[in-house]
Amino acid sequence: MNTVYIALGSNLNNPIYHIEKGIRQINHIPLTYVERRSSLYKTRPVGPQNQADFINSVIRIKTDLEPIELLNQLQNIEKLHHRKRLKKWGPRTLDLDILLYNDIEMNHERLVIPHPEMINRDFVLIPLREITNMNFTLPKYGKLTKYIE
Ligand code: PH2
Ligand code: MG
Ligand code: MG
Repeated sequence: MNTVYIALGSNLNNPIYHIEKGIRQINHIPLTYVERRSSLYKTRPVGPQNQADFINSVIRIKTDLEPIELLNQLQNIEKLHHRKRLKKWGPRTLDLDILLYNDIEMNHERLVIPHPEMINRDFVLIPLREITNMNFTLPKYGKLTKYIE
């Protein structure tokens, strides 16, 4: 099976509920299960500041779905949380971002892997560090720890 890391984020209408439910829904995607999850982190919004703090988490899954099939499944789950795409970086009920898929690099119009912003976002890097080991390396970017502090 393929190993995939996914970032979850929410800052609207009971964020912990959306994150927890989202993780359960990901575990129910066909040919897919959640193998490991980080703690929940309360984080200051990056981007527009006039919005609530976020709850963020990173999970590792195993899946037999291809990247775009997985993206479709995740966007479907976002829709079930009434996710509305109102504003870039604005408030959201549930955001599910594919960070890494095995060690592939891909540049599809709908999906760039590794996630191009992940190395700049502590709300992704810190939960990711929690569930990986000290020598964890990212395709394209190299050692994870060099992006933290
Ligand atoms: N997501 C964003 C924009 N800003 N800030 C935090 N703390 N956490 C997020 O998940 C987040 C954000 C766009 O996806
Ligand atoms: Mg995002
Ligand atoms: Mg997203």
